[in-house]
Formats: sequence, C-alpha cells, structure tokens
Amino acid sequence: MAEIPQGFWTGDQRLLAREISLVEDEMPEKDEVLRQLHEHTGHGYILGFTGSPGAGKSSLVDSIIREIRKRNQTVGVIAVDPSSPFSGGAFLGDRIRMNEHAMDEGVFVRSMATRGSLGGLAKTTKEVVKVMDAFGIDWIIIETVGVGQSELDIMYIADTTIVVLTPGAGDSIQSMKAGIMEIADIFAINKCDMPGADTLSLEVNIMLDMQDDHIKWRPPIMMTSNLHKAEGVVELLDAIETHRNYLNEKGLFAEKRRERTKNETLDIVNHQWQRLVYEEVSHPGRVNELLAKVAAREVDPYTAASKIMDWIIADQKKA
Ligand SMILES: Nc1nc2c(ncn2[C@@H]2O[C@H](COP(=O)(O)OP(=O)(O)O)[C@@H](O)[C@H]2O)c(=O)[nH]1
Ligand SMILES: [Mg+2]
Repeated sequence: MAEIPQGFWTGDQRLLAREISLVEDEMPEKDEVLRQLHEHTGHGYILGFTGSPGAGKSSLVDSIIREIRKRNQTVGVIAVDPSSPFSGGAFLGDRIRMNEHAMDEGVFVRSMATRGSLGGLAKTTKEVVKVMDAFGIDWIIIETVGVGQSELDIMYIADTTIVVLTPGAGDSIQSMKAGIMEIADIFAINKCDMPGADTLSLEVNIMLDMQDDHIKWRPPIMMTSNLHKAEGVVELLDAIETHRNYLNEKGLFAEKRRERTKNETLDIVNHQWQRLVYEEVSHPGRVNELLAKVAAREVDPYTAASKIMDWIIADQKKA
C-alpha cells in the first residue's frame, strides 16, 4: 500500500513535487494516495486566472504571489499550458518567470501540459489541487488560457474566478467568446497602463448592467498593471478577499465544496468505468468482435453498448 511519506506532512516541497508527479503520471498507487489525502483537504482557497494568451495572466499571478507572501501565507501555482506539439511539455516561459520564487519555501509552482490522458486535463488539475491542498498550502492558483470550452471548467474548480482582459488586444466585449464573461467573479483589466483601459472598463460595466437582474454578486472591475511596478494588485487581492467573505457569509463556499465532492465522486465512477471499457478494447476479444459487427452494420451501436456493459458488470462480479 502506498504510504504518504512523513516529510510530506512536515512541508518538504520535494515530496510535494513527488506526489504531484505520481498523480500526473497516472501511477498505479495514485488512487490510493488521493484517497489518503482526502481527509486533509478542504482548507486551501482556490483562485482561477483565465484570459486570452498574452493578457498578462502569468505576470499578474507573479504580482499576486508577491502580495500573498507579504501577508505571510503560502501559495501554489498550477500553470496549465497548451501542449507543445513537439516536446509534449509545457512552455518554459512560466517556469523561468517564476524562478524568482523558486528559492521561496512558501511558493510552489508547477507547469502542466495539456495531455491527451483519459479523463482529460480538468481531472488531473483537480487532483493536483487536491495534493497541494492536503499539503497545507493557503492559496492555490490555477492559470489557464481562456480558449476552448473545457477552459470554462475553471469555474467549477476555482472558488474565485478572475477573468483577465487587456485594452486594445481585441479584447472588446463584442469579440469576447461566449461564456467567458459569465464565469467571472472578478474582472482584472490588466495592462491598464495602455490606452483604452477606461473604455474597456466602461464596456464591461455596461454589460454587467444589462445582466444585473438576477446577479447576487456583481463582479468588481479591477485595474491592474505589472509594467514597472505592480499596480492595483493589493486592491485585487482585497477584492478576492471580499468575494471570499461573501461566499462564506452566504454559505456558498460550503455549498461549492459539497458540489465539488459530489462531482468528484461521479468523475471517479466515470473514469473507472471508462478504464474498464478501454481495457477490453485494447486487446482482441469479444468486445472487438462485437465492434467489428457494429462496423459491418450487423449489430446496432445501442444493442452493442448494452452488451458491453453487461459483460463488464458480469466480469466485475466474478473478480
Ligand atoms: N504594458 C504591459 N505589459 C504587460 C503587463 N503585464 C504583462 N505584460 C506583458 O504582456 C506579455 C504577456 O504576458 P504574460 O504574463 O506572459 O501573459 P499570459 O500569456 O496571459 O500569461 C509579456 O510580454 C508581458 O511583459 C502590463 O501590466 N502592462
Ligand atoms: Mg501565462
């Protein structure tokens, strides 16, 4: 049985890195490790930063880390990057940028590539969050590029979602992709040192006015810059704290946690079920013979699917 090493509980960052790798690489002991970590989770506060590539998310996260450290709290960053088609690894940029924090025991940065693994990125991200949470990290920040439908999933993982916009760069409200505006708990108009920041802020405000009727929480619009010195970052972190208090007061924080645990359980069921099916498909046998019949239109897919489920359930009972 996989045992979590003692050093993990006393804050050894190398062991944190080891447990995260074990999860990312889908090692056989992964489920057992996550099972043991579970009771130690639920304390870390999770922030999601999303926005177009180049919006300045990493720079802003960098500034936020510095502010969090000033408040003597610890922070873990998960930078989710599109996979490079050549190396299969995450871009180096974030890792290099975060080097300043590399010597700081209170900061832990991890880059993750989008991998085609079963269950996808969202599942792995949630699992890495879990490991960091159990480790005792106060703030867990997920940086993700706001492209693709799956990226909207950030709102299911994060307690507070910050949508990062920039003036000029085509980030006008009209061109905004559907969904991205709705997931924001806070807007950060970053690069506010550039022209057009006020116009953009006005546009976002008008949009919020239009959809204001049922919104209980109106997302504040924060102006930030990381150009020469961090600007508006203290205010941003304060806005995050305000949202956090709001969630707590309304019981929404606990509700999010409950919802997440439920979804997590269903995800695990889904994942294990898929694994059983793929195991069957990966070697020759009755499932593949049946699939060949479906391809030949001798059997319809629905009948075949029921049959495959029956077989797997029967096998599980025998095992
Ligand atoms: N003018 C200006 N440029 C910025 C600011 N923040 C980041 N940048 C620049 O924008 C580019 C993209 O920043 P990065 O943090 O990598 O964006 P990400 O792709 O969203 O993570 C870099 O060249 C940064 O130097 C800012 O506040 N003002
Ligand atoms: Mg980045």
